[in-house]
Amino acid sequence: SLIVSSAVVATALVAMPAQAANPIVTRFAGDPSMLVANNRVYIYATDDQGNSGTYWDSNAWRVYSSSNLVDWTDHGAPFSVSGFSWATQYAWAPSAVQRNGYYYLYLPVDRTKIGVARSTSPTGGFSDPRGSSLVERGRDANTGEEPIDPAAFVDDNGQAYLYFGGARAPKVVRLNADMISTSGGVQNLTITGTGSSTAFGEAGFVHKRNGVYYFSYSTGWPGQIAYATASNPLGPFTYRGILLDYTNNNTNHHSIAEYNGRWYIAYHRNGLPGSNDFRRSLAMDYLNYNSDGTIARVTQTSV
Ligand code: FUB
Repeated sequence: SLIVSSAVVATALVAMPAQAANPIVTRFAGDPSMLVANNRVYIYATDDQGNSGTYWDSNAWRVYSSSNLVDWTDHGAPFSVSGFSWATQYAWAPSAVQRNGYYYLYLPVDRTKIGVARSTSPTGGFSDPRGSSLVERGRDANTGEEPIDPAAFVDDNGQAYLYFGGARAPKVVRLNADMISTSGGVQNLTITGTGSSTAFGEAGFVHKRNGVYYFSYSTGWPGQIAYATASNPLGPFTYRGILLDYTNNNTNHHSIAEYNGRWYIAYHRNGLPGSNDFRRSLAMDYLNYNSDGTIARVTQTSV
């Protein structure tokens, strides 16, 4: 949860709740992808409320937003698997970015394909601008067994990338400026370092701070969120440590964003009655950097 100190409240002279609770919303959801736009934080998520409770078999995604990170609005489903004529099931971990006057959602389906949906609104009106997947196992070379868990990233120079991968195979492909096509083919992402924590499991995410590229990822099942840094978005990345420890859920999946001068991590855990590995809840906490650019271990709050 995001604890607002009384000193900050007093200085700001505004009425703010002292504390927001984790989970941040009361509907089951997982795999939060944060997007900052319109002076709000949008969170796109896998809609675990819509699954069977025995697998991640929901067919729709969910979007929430907040301006104060305390009061969250549920905007419903921005898109569902049926919006892709070429897909049948499993609406898994989304990734959202804004560019060119559009909002883009990168969406894994069928455990084997990643598609893109586009809208001029962050909360609805998304449609498939391609009519085909962006990345697909069996069609494209070097996708790995499980091309899931996309993470789109637009660099300062305009070059965009789509990171993805599960089943211990981190991948990256260049996105063209239109954000709906790729070039150059799928590359492997290299993480160098020693120890079992360097092992990539799934759920990669990229952000950039002070010219450093941070690749963070789940180490497995159960997973910690480890991170590695590089001076080039294509790597190689050097392992730096763990930024988020095991949660009380077997999967670990996060995103990182800066909002109003502070950095935040969104992730999922079991925080609602009836939770299990497939029925997760959304959490958000501060992310703190040390002066040398390393990241302090996140304090997981549950209230
Ligand atoms: O939500 C389905 C899967 O669970 C995601 O793709 C993984 O990252 C894990 O969170």
